[in-house]
Amino acid sequence: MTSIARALSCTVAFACLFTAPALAEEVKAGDLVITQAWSRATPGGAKVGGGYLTIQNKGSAADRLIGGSADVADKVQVHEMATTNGVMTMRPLDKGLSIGPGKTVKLTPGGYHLMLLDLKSPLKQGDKVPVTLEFEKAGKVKLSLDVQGLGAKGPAGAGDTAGPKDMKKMPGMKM
Ligand SMILES: [Cu+2]
Repeated sequence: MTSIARALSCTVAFACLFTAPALAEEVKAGDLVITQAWSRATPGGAKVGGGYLTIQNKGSAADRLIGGSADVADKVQVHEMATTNGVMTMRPLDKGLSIGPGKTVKLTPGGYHLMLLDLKSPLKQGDKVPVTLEFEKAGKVKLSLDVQGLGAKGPAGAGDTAGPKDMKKMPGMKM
């Protein structure tokens, strides 16, 4: 497919997905409520991007975020940050991320996060990136990541400088 055709098909998919108001998007799937899905702009040439969101489990049984997919990336994985010998690294969660009954789990730049691998195009501030998450019980859930500025720390522009937890500076990151 040519890049123009791809851009066009993206635009069409985009238009279909976002007929609902996009601000303060709240996505419900079974007992799960997902809010504040956001990402950060990526510098040109970057091959990876992050995805951050809040997942609330209102049910009486645990569910598990096991993976996802996105048109913009080859793969979407669920990662965690861990400090080993003073060095912060990230690794994929092989068994996914459990969300206990009544619990709220936040995916943030310094903790659990979605990793978009092999980006086909950079994420730009202001974009809404469609992502499909996959949960063990709730199944596939579509949502969009609101792309914030390069060093954003939160969904609402809660800071625009890159902190020590910024992924680009992580020594343990191998891509
Ligand atoms: Cu990661």
